[in-house]
Amino acid sequence: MLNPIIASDSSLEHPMPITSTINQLSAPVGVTLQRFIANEQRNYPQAKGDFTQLLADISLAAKIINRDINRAGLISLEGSAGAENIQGEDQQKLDVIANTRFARALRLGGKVCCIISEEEDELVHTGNEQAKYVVAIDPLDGSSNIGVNVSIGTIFSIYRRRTQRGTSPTMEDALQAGSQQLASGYVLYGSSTILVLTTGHGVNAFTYEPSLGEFFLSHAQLRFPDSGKIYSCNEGNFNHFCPRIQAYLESCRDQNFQGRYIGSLVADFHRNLLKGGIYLYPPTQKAPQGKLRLMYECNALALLAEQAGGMASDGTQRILEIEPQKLHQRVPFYIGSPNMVEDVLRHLSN
Ligand code: AHM
Ligand code: MG
Repeated sequence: MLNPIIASDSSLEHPMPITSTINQLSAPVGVTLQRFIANEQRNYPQAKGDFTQLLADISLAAKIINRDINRAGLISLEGSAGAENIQGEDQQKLDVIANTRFARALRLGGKVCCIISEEEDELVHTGNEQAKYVVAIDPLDGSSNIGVNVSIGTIFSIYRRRTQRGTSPTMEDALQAGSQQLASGYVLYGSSTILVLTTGHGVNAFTYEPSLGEFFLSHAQLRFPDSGKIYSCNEGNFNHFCPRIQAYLESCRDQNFQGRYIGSLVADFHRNLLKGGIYLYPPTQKAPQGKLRLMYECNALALLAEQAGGMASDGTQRILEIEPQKLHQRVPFYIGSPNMVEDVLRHLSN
């Protein structure tokens, strides 16, 4: 056995015995995202690796965007791109860059036949007509936080195409209910960068190790706490909410819940997933369908929520059951710990 030699750095308040450092070094190398997906693929002997390749393409684009975000202030990537998207929102330079990065990764990867993107008015055809997957994506969510060093994210959903391979994809491939998702996830560019993923067998999170350029499994089988004390809502809209939502928010205050609202959906969702809480974006007088988009914001998070034991509703039905009518459709959104979502639904049905 090694003598417990104490590290000699006098600046360490509690010097670390070298044996413990050596033990850490000999611990097994963590599970990379790539290895995790490859292991999952073994459960499907008929799988040809296309899905694995697609997830690798998404994680590569996320790494590149992560680098862009970290350098944004240094290489003039902050600020408006000088254009609006189809929803009349001011596009930020990083919105446009992230959209381009993902489109390129998915096109060159060859596994995706079409893309629904927050930043594109129409369905994007990749030209990969043999490809069997469809991706819906919000390349950079939380745009208003881009220039102020607050967390932002990427949200994605993966579907199997419905039309024949070898033909041009159609709206039939794009407009699928969330229950048809094969996988969904998000990347949160926060104090660390984390990719949270479900392929329909629970929710796992992978933290990015920048010096190695790899995502490592850091949170296995995440579960929403049944309840919590955090509510996330833009209460600046309070006067424009219906009386039932106003009563619900008042009940949150009466119970001394903590109000926590970052204004980046992915970051608010992630915190609530870990700590227990609810995120809500109800309809307002100005936006009777709420603000958030079904195809590339709500569906992906709804699948993750349900896979983690949480709930996601538009106030009347499960988000995953909504049959989409258009690419940029908006829906009211209530998502989080099951008891808290049930409580808001009770208020809505009173
Ligand atoms: P974006 O896709 O343009 O960034 O909009 C979506 C964002 C969510 O991340 C966030 O929760 C919400 O919009 C914030 O909206 P508001 O500023 O109205 O509170
Ligand atoms: Mg968005």
